[in-house]
Amino acid sequence: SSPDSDSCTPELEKAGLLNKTKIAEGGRKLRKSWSPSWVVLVGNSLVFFKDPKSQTPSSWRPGNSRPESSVDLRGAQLHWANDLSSKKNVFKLRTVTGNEFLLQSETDSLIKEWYKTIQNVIDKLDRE
Ligand code: I3P
Repeated sequence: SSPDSDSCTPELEKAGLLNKTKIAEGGRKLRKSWSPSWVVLVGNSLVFFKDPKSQTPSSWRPGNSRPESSVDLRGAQLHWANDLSSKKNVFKLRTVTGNEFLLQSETDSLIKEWYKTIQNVIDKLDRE
């Protein structure tokens, strides 16, 4: 339990810049289109922001900026997916609704941290 857990502001777990592409929507395959995304892990959600240049870790809150999309991590699956891209350090996130995203970073340590942190949230939700 954090100091924030009793307030209406969910806990900010992690934020940073990753390359992102959505590869499926409701189980239907999409054409890849990689772009940099400001990614924020907050509560049970992974939230994507379009314009990384205008974002800072403290500006994710509603009102300060508009998320491009958001992913519910409950029941989601995470897998390393270097077979799905010519890029290195790629993992795939699949939601219960059949949306699939690839996330990537050139920095090994950074992508490992993201993987671990997202998996921890998924595991925590699985135990609820
Ligand atoms: C895709 C683009 C992607 C690439 C993808 C290409 O071409 O080059 O970056 O994915 O490869 O099809 P286009 O821009 O013409 O759609 P990676 O960078 O992840 O390899 P893929 O079709 O083998 O997934």
